[in-house]
Amino acid sequence: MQEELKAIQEEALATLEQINDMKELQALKVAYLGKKGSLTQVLRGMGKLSPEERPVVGEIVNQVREAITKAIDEKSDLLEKAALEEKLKEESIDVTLPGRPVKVGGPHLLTKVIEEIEDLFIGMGYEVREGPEVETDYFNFEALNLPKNHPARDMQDSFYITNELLLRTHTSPVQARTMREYKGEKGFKMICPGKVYRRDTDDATHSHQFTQIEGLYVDKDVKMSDLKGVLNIFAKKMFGEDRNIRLRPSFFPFTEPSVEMDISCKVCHGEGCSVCKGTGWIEILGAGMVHPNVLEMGGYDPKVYSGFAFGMGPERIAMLKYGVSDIRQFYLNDNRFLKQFHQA
Ligand code: 2U9
Repeated sequence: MQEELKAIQEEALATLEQINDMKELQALKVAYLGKKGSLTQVLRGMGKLSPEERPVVGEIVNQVREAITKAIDEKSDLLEKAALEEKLKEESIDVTLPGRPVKVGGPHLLTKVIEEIEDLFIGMGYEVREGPEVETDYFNFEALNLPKNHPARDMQDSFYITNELLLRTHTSPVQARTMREYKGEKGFKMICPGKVYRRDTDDATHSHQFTQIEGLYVDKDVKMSDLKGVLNIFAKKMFGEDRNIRLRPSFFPFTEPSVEMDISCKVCHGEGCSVCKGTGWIEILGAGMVHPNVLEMGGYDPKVYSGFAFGMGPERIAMLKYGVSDIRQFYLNDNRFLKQFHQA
């Protein structure tokens, strides 16, 4: 029996040497030390031994069990350590690797230009106002001296919703609404940026939806020279101190007299080149003295109050300032275009 026990121990330790994972180790434990294991089988046979032999063999059984248990525990520790090391190797992080760059967005070029123009006029005491994009026929046309049969009210040119409602064709109704709010009681200066809509076929210089910024200054004794002074400051701040302006006579139903403002060409400084098509000047905006009819419909007495107004297209300003050749770029959402105007 002693021989048998020795053989069990040797066999167990030899098998243990070959084991490389926890599952096999567990199976070995059961095979030798479990209820049906080899060692237990031997113990069962102890009944046949003489009373003298029993304690001797019992002692040996304990030694063998201890030896196998110790060897299994040591192997278990070894396997656990190896598994942990493997896991740490797999999960290791190289903190010296460079991080993935985060893509940073920025305001749309048009937003930047609109905000730049807003800041400029806020600095001259103008308030910024907004109004509805779905407008009544009255505020979009009637209040601006565009009576029912006026050609600019052609159904072909505007997006009508009903007979009385349309998508505003300019931001001028915001000014007409502001005059009503001030009730003809005091002067004010305001600008109104926003989207406008015209029935147009989109091409490099036309878009059925675009933006406008219009301004209005109403007070006692507002003169054409005030208009010219403000426009001159605007042009120089927006395009550079070396640029000059000129006013040409024009026509708008809501202003009288009406003008168009040009700035001197930055390439040829007025000499004439391909950029300004040989004229030396580039058209920037329209303006004029508010028509007495418009003042009156806004609730202001044209004998006491006068005003000037101007209107411009931020797309055109942005195209001239940043060299954009196609208005559709503003609305295509092509990031290759947009990202050129993001700050570093
Ligand atoms: C009120 C009184 C007067 C607004 C004005 C213009 C001249 C003008 C267009 C130029 C090209 C805008 O970008 S554009 O389409 N506008 O030239 N706008 S005076 O005059 C007003 C507006 C409202 C109550």
